Amino acid sequence: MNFIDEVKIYIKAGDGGRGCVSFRREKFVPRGGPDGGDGGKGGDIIIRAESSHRTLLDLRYKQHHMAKHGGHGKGSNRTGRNSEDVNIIVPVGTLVKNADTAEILTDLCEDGQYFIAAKGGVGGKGNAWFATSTNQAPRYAQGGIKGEERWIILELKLLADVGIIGLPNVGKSTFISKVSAARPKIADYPFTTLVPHLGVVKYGNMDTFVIADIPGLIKGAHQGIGMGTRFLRHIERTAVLLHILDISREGYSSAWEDFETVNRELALFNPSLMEKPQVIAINKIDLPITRELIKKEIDIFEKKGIKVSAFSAATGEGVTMVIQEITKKLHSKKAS
Ligand SMILES: Nc1nc2c(ncn2[C@@H]2O[C@H](COP(=O)(O)OP(=O)(O)OP(=O)(O)O)[C@@H](O)[C@H]2O)c(=O)[nH]1
Ligand SMILES: [Mg+2]
Repeated sequence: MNFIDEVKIYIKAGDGGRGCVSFRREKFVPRGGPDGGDGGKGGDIIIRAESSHRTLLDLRYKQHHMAKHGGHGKGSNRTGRNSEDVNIIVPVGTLVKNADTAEILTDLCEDGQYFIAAKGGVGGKGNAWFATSTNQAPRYAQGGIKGEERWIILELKLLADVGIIGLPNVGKSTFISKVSAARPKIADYPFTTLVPHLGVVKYGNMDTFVIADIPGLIKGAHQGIGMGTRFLRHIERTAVLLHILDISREGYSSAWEDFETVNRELALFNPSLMEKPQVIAINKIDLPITRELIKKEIDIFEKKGIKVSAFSAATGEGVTMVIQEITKKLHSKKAS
């Protein structure tokens, strides 16, 4: 499923260094010629795609990127130093756009591909270049060329790593809004979520991942009941599913039964969805009714050798544990 992660940044390449006006001064050489060196080149700003990067999140915290200016030329024909380029690392699949015109400057679609988004200025020539037969002692050198500067937009289409499944109203959207910047509508009635939403999750030093919130499933979804299963295709390419259960809801009979109802709809839509590892978690443990029933419910799963976590998307209790479980499953999936 596509989701746009986007950042706007300002980039400024380094200016070229000034050329130098200087004359040779040596003992016994009365009128030395000009020996002013050239200025060095300013650093470029390079946008580079690397597959080790998954999101543009890091760039949200740093908006201005500047490269250093080139060194100024010096006497004795010494050239100023060239400054280092600044590399901005982005995920593969990032589009670079001009922020003023929205024109696409490049599409970085391969690992290692790069684009010089702002060129550093070249250094000015020193006065040694300007000596002529009529002016053997030029008192003139060039200034460096200014480095390019502009605002650009980096845009990334993301694939979700994790899909959230569950009956309507169990708190899928509340969970995603707790753990990411996604803000889907949340309300106390079924089928609040009508279209999928994606969020980028970054917790402490755990790996960043992308999570998708999709409309709730109910019995008969594969026959088009409720919102149907048409949104399940959005999670077909995810690596892990987060299955959220709610034992406080009206008409609930057992968490196990709800779990099976949703899984049955998954299997009827596409049996391969059942092969995806699931993190199973009971929500709303802030409610007294949930606290009262939870032990019994978890026991049923544990007797079958299935691990269940408990959390409250409302208060945040247990949410980090759920993220850890997801991260673990994503890791073992990558390793296999
Ligand atoms: N007490 C309590 N209420 C919660 C918690 N999480 C969600 N809710 C409430 O449960 C209701 C449903 O939450 P949503 O996040 O919209 O549920 P959903 O699973 O996205 O629902 P659909 O999109 O309709 O499938 C809302 O009234 C939430 O405020 C929780 O941890 N504790
Ligand atoms: Mg929802």
